[in-house]
Amino acid sequence: MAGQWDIFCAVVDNYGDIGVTLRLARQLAAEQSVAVRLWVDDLRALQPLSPATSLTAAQQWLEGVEVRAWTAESVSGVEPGEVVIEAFACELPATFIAAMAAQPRPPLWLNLEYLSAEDWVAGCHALPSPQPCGLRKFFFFPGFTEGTGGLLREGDLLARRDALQADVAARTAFLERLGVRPLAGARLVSLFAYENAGLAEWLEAMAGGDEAVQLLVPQGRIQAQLQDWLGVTAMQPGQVWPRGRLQVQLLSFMPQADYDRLLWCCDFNAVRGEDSFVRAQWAARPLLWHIYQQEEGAHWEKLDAFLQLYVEGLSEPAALALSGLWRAWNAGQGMGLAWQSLQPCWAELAEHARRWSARQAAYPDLAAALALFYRNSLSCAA
Ligand code: TRH
Repeated sequence: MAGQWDIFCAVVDNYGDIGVTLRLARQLAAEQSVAVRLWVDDLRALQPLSPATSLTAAQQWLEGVEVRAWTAESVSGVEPGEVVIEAFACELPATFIAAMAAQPRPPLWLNLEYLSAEDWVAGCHALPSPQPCGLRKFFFFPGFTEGTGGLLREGDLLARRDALQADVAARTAFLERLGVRPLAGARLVSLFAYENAGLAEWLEAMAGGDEAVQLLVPQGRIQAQLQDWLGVTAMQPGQVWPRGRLQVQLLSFMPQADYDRLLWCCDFNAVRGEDSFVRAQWAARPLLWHIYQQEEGAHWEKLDAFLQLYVEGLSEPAALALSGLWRAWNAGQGMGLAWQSLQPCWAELAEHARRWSARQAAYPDLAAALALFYRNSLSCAA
């Protein structure tokens, strides 16, 4: 399916907005044969995920995607593509909307929404909303159930995951490239989270637990608290700190593709936000989600909605243990007990994570769903 698509990304904070849009743009280009222009208003957020990023280029090609620095001037005079996606309700420039409306055949205009497992999502997915310029904008919702837009999943993702998970030598070589020497017999755990008052309790539980744990922490917002707990004033990537049965290692923040590999290598992944949360599900390993906090606690409903879906098929003790851990982490208290309660369920949770990944992979992926939506819009217009 040839053609030109525009994706607009305003970086609100963190890496989720750019993480999702880069991934989508890359996949559309690679698998749907679409020429994608990704408009980014802050290239500094893109660089850690895709290190070849130039911070000063107005236009550059990265991983098969044309990346444009989005400013009022850079958009002006540009002819819109056949499909225009605004990510997460970012506001398109008025001049660009006018250019869209002036096309002989105006583009398909989509707003890509945040991911949620809540019930109402399927009912709102793909609904149009008339705009003052005379065009309609469609709301495209990713999701975990029939009737939603699905999840981002590259065509070869699960095969690449399975290959790495089945190959000890390849895993060891990858971890060594990150500066990690796997400890024999230890559980490998990755940690990516916002600041979390529950961290110390969790670290204590791992340090005092029965199982050895090797904790790998890419640089980020949790680092200051990690330092406090370790009693050190600075941390350099690569350094290792043993504490009881726990060994902590700080890693450099890595490109997106390597972060996937890290998740595949670990026995348990603590993730956050939206994109790493989905990637940990594709890793098919048990996970812990630090959800992005919303005003008036709206994120708790999102958390519970996901848990309700996710625990289906688990025994009651395992469902309770996992839900308890997730709630403790997001409440910032009770991690010690919650972590202990999870231990007897380890094998069941590992099996379940694999089943969940397979179940989700049975749905069409988000990029394919978008491409189909576009093709259908053409036949409706014809
Ligand atoms: O960075 P985030 O907290 O992003 C958040 C959420 O998307 C949230 O919903 C949104 O409202 C807010 O941003 C604005 O978490 P997320 O979504 O997991 O994005 C992190 C990205 O960083 C993801 O693409 C994975 C990537 N990553 C790497 O590439 N390398 C790394 O070393 C790590 C730790 C992450």
